[in-house]
Amino acid sequence: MTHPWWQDAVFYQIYPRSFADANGDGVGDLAGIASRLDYLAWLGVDALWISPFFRSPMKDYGYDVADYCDVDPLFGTLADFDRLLEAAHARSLRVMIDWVPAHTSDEHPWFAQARRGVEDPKRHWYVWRDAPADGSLPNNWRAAFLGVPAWTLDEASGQYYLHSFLKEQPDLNWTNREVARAMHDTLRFWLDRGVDGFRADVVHNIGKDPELADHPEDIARIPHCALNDRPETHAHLREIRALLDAYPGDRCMVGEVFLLETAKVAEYYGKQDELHMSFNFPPLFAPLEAESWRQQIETTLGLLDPRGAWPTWVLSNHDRERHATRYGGEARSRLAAVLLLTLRGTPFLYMGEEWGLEDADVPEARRLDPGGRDGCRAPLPWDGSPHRGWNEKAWLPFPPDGETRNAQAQRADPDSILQLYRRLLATRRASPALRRGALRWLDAPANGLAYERVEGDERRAVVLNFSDARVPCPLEGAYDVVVDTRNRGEGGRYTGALEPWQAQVLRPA
Ligand code: TEU
Repeated sequence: MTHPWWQDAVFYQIYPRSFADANGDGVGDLAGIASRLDYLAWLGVDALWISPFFRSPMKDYGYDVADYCDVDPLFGTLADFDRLLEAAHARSLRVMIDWVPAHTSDEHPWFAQARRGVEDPKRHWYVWRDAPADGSLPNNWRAAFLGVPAWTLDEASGQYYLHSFLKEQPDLNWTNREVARAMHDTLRFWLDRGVDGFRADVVHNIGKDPELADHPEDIARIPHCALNDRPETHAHLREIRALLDAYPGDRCMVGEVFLLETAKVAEYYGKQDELHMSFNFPPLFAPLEAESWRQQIETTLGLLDPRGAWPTWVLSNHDRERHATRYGGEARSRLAAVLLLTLRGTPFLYMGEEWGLEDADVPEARRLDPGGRDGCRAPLPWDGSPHRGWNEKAWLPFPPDGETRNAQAQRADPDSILQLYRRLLATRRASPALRRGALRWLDAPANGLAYERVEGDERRAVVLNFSDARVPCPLEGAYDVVVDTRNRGEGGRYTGALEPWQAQVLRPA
């Protein structure tokens, strides 16, 4: 049995504005990422997902793309990208880039042309509807972020255009074959340059109801993009999958399917002929409680495994409050790290979570994002100096406690959460059972979880205490501790009890 690299990999998401700044303008860039590859290789991740760095007016900080095939000058040049890719590959780090297929920027030349009038050949690259005579909107769909209608009137033509996000992000019309072909070409552009794959932004939103029917009134206040679930999308995904699979080297697409039911997410794997992987957000929204996670794990594996679909796990990204902030405190973040890195499926880390970073407290006057997501997008503190390793005032304030909670200080401390992540990553990499073994539940106390991962005759057990109390968690047979959230127990025999919020990875003795 061979396993594609992306099933064995741990991914690390880089939000390039805030990762590392090589040119000193206060905004991170591609050369900054290249300068920190040795750190990422030392940490022990296998692949990077880099959020958008394409030409953009930055109304949605890069998720409004004005040219899919060029680097925004803020981040560098195509030559910088090629250098970064080569340097990453030289360290055995794969690179996935962020493809934004459901909408463009209103400054993309396609939209500029479409806007010229109803007769323009590019008009139907986007979704237009006449203004209803009674002055109402084409339908009741809502945009994300601002809670406004998903339609904006184009004064010149008297028609509305559809935008599932900002009005500066018009939705593409994928039923138009010219659009599908042009977007396929953007994939080929980067595949030919050597990228290992794509994270596909709100990819479930590329197919649309041709009737543009209203959503039922009781759910109509939910943004359209969280409701759109269409057969048309699956046909597009099969074409995209065939395009990727025709390239050598197991190129991969992980889709952002922002539908909040795992059963719906599962459909986007098709018969292993659509997405290679999909994000599944219900666990991200779940509280850090044993019973809730047991259900999330059972539901996810129960729905995905029978169809040969490979799960993903994610606790933080550039759209949500960081999990250290949501869960509250480092002890919980340490337990969450053990959970994330020992489940069956591909984990996605969000830059800085390995330092236990919390959201920055961004004062009103410095808030920039229309979706209110500045806190989780704060620049990474690389050291404890006043500018945290950035050589100019950075574009957003830093996360709290940067004098101590930074890369340099944590690397020097064997008991830091960073060192815990590193040990977990090394342990996972060395263990086929942890990377791809079946997951079987073991008996656990209330407020605890215990499971084993099994591949061939290799076995690893994981025990987690989701409570403020010391709990007994006896297992059958003797085990040695491989990784301990409290570090101290490693190498010794498992005692059969766990301290508050303690978690351990165990090996049969
Ligand atoms: O996000 C999609 C999305 O629907 C949400 O995560 C979004 O943040 C939420 O609906 C707001 O309340 C993706 C990207 O991850 C996000 O950064 C982009 O802004 C968005 O698509 C548009 O491209």
